[in-house]
Amino acid sequence: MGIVNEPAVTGAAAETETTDGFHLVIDALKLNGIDTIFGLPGIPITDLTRKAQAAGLRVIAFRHEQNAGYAASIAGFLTRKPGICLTVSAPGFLNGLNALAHATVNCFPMILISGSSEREIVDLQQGDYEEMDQLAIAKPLAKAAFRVLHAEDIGVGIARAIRAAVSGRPGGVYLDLPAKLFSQSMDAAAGRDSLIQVVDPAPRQLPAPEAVRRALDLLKGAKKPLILLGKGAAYAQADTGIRALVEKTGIPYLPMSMAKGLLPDTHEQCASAARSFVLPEADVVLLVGARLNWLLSHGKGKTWGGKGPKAWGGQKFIQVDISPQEADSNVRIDAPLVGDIGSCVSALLEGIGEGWTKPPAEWTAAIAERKSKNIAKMAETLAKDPVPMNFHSALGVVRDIVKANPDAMLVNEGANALDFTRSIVDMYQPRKRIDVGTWGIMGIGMGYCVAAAVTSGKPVIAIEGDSAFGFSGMEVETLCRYDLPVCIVVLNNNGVYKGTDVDPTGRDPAPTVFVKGARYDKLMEAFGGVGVHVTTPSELRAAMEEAIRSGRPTLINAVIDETAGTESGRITSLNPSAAKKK
Ligand code: ADP
Ligand code: TPW
Repeated sequence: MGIVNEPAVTGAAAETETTDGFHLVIDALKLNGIDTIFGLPGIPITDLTRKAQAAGLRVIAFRHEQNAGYAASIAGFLTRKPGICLTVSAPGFLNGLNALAHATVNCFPMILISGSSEREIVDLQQGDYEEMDQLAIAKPLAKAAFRVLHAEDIGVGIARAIRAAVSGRPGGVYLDLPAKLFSQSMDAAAGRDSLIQVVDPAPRQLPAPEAVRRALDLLKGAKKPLILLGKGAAYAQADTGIRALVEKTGIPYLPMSMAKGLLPDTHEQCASAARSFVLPEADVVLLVGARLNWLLSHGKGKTWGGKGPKAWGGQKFIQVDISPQEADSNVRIDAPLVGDIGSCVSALLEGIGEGWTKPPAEWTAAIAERKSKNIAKMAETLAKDPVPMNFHSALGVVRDIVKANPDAMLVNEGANALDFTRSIVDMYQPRKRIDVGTWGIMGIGMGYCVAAAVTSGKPVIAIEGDSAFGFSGMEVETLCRYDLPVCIVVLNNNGVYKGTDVDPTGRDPAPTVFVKGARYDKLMEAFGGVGVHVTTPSELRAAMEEAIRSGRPTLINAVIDETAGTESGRITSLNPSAAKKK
């Protein structure tokens, strides 16, 4: 460590040496098990990226901070360690901010570390290079925000950021590091002493026994119980307990998008193919790490069997969540179970004991009947081979490829490209499917691909709408630079939702359409990756198989019928223009 004999291995300093802000930041991260930084260099953090790399940290440099930020956020979800995104001041910080907000909204642990300009000048608004009061701007979008002004406080600053990101309900944390901090020097031994290795950063939170009893009493009395697994359940990494709970109770379950694969989607208790039947019919619903937000129609209305758009459907809810404030946010929660999912699931399992009666056969049989009808209908659709290819015939191929490679990561964004993939492509293992999340944002694609490849070491398949891909498409260079085993399939229907809109005045292209017949595959070729242009399912299959076999960065431009999509995919009801057209 230290500036005397740089670039010596950090941590091996003699007592007389000094250290500086750069090294203290790096040492504090390493001390806490952080091994990867996603970011983009520039003043004042260029040297931090160099020194971090020299010190053995993996530094993944992107072409745009937003993508680095999304990578950090999903790395946090996948690893339960805060994903680190490092940016320069003002514009770089703002580019990273989107991902910080995304991490907070999705409950992913992430730390956005941004260099900043001189405090004294910023506060007097004297016009410093890239001047901005970043801390104030980050605060409302982050779970917590801190600034470190003195080298001796770096240890505390990083410890606080880590705790804030991963404890309780995880979220995005902002850490402001002014340029001057990095060059501050201090005695190396004192510097070492100032660092904190965080003990038990995400402490278990045991549920109260009476809350467990209340939940079990409700569940036991149910005639049509349902378990709903959300991405909090996937994040918790309590996979064995969750599976045991589902199987021991015999209760049908529905996985939210990123909880798919916690149990294989082909599990006999999986009710995904009967979703619109089970939600309104269920009498007691056990929510595990899933919020009753818009993705679940706020727990009311027609989706849940309510008579009007906002009417209660009559269900009783049990909600397992680490946040004590989550219950009652949309409808009454009859049995809130506050604690970490691992502990709550263990407590429920223990309480269930041996004498558990499985749900009535009428309920499970009715679900099985709906399921088999819907699955047969889907099989029929997937078997068709229309010309040109449509979402279904392309995704039938993806479904087979994922089945044959169940440990591959699946990244997914778009509108139709998202909705159809979610319902057609079965997942078999936990935390393999990562997508647009709570906000339904476009742009997570390539950042997620990089992070998924780097953190999992497994092949990555990205199913992208052509519009969605465009938000982060330049990062194909990053995929090539790090030679990551990522196979991108762009479902190319020439536009947002579809490619058939026209400007009624005849002057310009319609706002939703792109250049016809665009060759996204050439973009990958530009950087030395593999580009493939396909128009049929069999070509798509061959290209995907080869991509997975070779492990080379590959972009498959899959030409889809440009009339195939619907506006806003499955959320047409939220789109005032589409709803009006109906
Ligand atoms: P989905 O979009 O899949 O429905 P949400 O993001 O709405 O899932 O919900 C995730 C929920 O999981 C959040 O309310 C969050 O507080 C909770 N959560 C996250 N991690 C844990 C954990 N380890 N234990 C308990 N609850 C958790
Ligand atoms: C950051 C609005 C939702 S879906 C979508 C947009 C622009 C693209 C749909 O077209 P795509 O998929 O990707 O080609 P497909 O299969 O339907 O043809 N900006 C942000 N987030 C969102 N959600 C939007 C805009 C949107």
